[in-house]
Amino acid sequence: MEVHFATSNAGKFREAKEILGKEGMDVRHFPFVHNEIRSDSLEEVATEAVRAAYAQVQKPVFVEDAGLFIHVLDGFPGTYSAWVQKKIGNTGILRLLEGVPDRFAEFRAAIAFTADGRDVRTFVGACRGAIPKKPEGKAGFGYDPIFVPEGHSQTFAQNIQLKNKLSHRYKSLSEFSRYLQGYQKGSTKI
Ligand code: ITT
Repeated sequence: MEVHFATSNAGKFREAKEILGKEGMDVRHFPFVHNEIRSDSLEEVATEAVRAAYAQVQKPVFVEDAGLFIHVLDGFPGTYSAWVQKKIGNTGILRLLEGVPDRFAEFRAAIAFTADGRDVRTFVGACRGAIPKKPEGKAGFGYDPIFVPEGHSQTFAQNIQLKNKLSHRYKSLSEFSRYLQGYQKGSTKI
């Protein structure tokens, strides 16, 4: 089944293609730059964005809104992760956490899919972990060098194979893929 992924982020597209490709999905990149609405809810942001994407592509399409939620910072940068990454980057985040013992953080992703531009389904995934004292690794993108998933000692940027097996993106895409398989067989209605 062919489905378009509307995103401006090449890193996200690469991961989605790899993960959904293994499940037999043909993921096409729809380069999409969109001014997201302001909301603390990833699902709300993604739902609005997918309607805008459908208006352009006019084919079954999904978007994904993701972010890093740092516990001691009350979930910051959360839905503002892209902007914060551009403004202060990983160095800025590490500076905010200097001397702070609570390093707990969670990556979250919300996928929104529509086949007709009206009905929208969302799929969410999360991955718990911690922010190390310094960045490690070169793979991946964004906050990957400063995120160590729970139960592991390497950052996502040091072990991208591990990332693709347990990340927030992997989890939301897996749910989405199960849904698409039902949709294709005609057993799922949106
Ligand atoms: P879109 O065009 O798809 O919206 P974007 O980069 O603006 O691309 P988001 O609004 O979802 O995407 O922003 C999420 C930001 O959070 C993203 O730019 C990264 O900095 C960061 N991020 C999201 N997923 C990540 C991941 O798996 N690893 C590292 N950083 C991630």
